[in-house]
Amino acid sequence: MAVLNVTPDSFSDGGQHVDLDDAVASAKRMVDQGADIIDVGGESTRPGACAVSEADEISRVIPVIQALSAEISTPISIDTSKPQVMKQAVAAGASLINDVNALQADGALEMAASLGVDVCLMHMQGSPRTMQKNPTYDNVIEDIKQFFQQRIDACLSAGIAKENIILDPGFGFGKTLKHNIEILQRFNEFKYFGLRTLAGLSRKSMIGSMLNDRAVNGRVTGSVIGAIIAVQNGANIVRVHDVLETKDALLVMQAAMGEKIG
Ligand code: PT1
Repeated sequence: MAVLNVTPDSFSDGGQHVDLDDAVASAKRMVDQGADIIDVGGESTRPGACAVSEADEISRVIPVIQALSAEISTPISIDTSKPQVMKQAVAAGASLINDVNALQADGALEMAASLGVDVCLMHMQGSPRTMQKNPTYDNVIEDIKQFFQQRIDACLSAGIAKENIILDPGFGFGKTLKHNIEILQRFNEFKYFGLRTLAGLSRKSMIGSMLNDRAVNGRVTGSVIGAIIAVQNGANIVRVHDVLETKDALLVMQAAMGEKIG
């Protein structure tokens, strides 16, 4: 899964503008590099980020999804927590709802059920603005599994098909480095539910911390190794920025390990 951020580019004009041609060109490049899903997001959810209005999010992501679905056949996912964004994104051609809020917003469960597409349920403690203040768990793996169970039950009750559900423990979303490492080491335990799993650790601060506080642009190799470990430990989908590098690593691992992965 390749990350396509369509948040306004503060370098080019500092404003609300998202360049459609740029977005389509990067998506096409990532498809050429081997991406199987393009994840379109119009609201940053990294630590400290502020919320974006529904109207702004729609005006950023919908034209991009429309343009992409006209030009590529690769599945498109919409990274959103807002029901109206989900609805318009699926109408524009998205086939996966990637919700860091696990369909807990008002009306989100019902919307996802009525759209009938795949949904990724991510675990987060708190909200992006404050989640890294003081993350605490009794037992991080058990707490996340309990959350998954509760959200799966809610999805099934709302009429979402079990096989449409993907689970993501949410690296960096209300977790210390120690929590993130335990999640990576014990990723296999999330296979308990018999559902597909997703891991997103690309360029995150957990990788920076493991590399002596390396800046974001120096985290490619660390992120690739992180993705490899996640897949070795059972992740079915990895959400990444560096498609070519990650794909190379996965191809070599798959060629060498064959069935012995996951
Ligand atoms: C993710 C994810 C996501 N991450 C899914 N969707 C982000 N399903 C956005 C940091 O610690 O892992 N899974 N959508 C990006 N969020 C973050 C969080 C970015 C933490 C950076 C950090 O640096």
